[in-house]
Amino acid sequence: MIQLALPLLEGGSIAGVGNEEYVFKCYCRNKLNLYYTPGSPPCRSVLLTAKALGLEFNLIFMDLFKNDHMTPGFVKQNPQHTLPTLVHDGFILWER
Ligand SMILES: N[C@@H](CCC(=O)N[C@@H](CS)C(=O)NCC(=O)O)C(=O)O
Repeated sequence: MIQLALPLLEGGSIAGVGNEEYVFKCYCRNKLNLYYTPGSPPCRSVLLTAKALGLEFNLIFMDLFKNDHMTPGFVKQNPQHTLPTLVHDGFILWER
């Protein structure tokens, strides 16, 4: 959560507010794109956390059995080709 807020803080538009929740909600006023697959525990963790925070995603279903995560376009965004992957306004986040 804090990592997602950092680009806005560094951009300086509301730096110094000192309220991470406020900053996070401002930064996420546009929906985040979540590349996910339903049976994945890490994806479910992200979905549960988002529900608790009241966040909405554009959910982009990825079928691992069809190698959706191995397409050149997706691997360019996440060279580790893992799910979940969050994409928002050029900011891309995944966990190693
Ligand atoms: N530590 C990562 C692990 C993510 C991960 O391994 N996801 C699996 C699905 S549960 C995946 O994307 N596997 C496809 C691959 O590694 O190519 C996280 O928690 O996000």
